Amino acid sequence: MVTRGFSSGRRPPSDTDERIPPGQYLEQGFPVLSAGPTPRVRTEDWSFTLKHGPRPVKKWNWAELNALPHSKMTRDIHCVTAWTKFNTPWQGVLIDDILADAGIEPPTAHTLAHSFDGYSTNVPTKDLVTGKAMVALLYEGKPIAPDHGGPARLLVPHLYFWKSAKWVNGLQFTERDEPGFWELRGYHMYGDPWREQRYSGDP
Ligand SMILES: Nc1nc2c(c(=O)[nH]1)N[C@H]1C(S)=C(S)[C@@H](COP(=O)(O)O)O[C@H]1N2
Ligand SMILES: [Mo]
Repeated sequence: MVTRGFSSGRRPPSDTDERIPPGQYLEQGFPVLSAGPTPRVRTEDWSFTLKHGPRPVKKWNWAELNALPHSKMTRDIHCVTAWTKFNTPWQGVLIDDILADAGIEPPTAHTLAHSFDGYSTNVPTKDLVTGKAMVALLYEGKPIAPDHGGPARLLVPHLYFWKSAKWVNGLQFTERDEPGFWELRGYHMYGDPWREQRYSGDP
């Protein structure tokens, strides 16, 4: 009989270690990180606008966006302040389904996400489609708490979490890669946690 034992007290390389990007630590809680005060956005006042440059392409109110197909994403998230949280469970509407409802193919390679608090962040269009990102509406099956971006936030879990705009109110396709709030303040234009792209000088 063949035994594949890890004798002499050695443990197999843990799955946990492999899921933590360089320079990150594992966080059990869910820290709140916001550049300013939490805006209180009532769902009656909520809307989401898709724009191509300055031109609005389509706008949804809360009921209209909620009527689109819902998807679930359970993902590890990585904040540039060095915490990583495993298995965060979200539900919402994939950007693919928003584009399908608008009846458009992405017109440019660059996108800026915009929020009710004036925040913005840039994400390459290809990082928002093919199931990679959503407008999240629920966290752990419940409405997202205002501090975490409720009623709705962008979720782009494979990039540092500052790319996941809270209180999101639209996506704007831009001709050039335009820096958003943190990117204008020295953070990386892309923000891949596995390549440790924290600041603008990082490769
Ligand atoms: N609109 C908006 N979105 C935002 C922020 C913000 O200040 N305003 N902070 C970003 C940063 S730096 C991080 S790390 C995450 C934090 O999300 P959390 O507070 O739910 O942990 O939201 C991102 N999205
Ligand atoms: Mo952050």
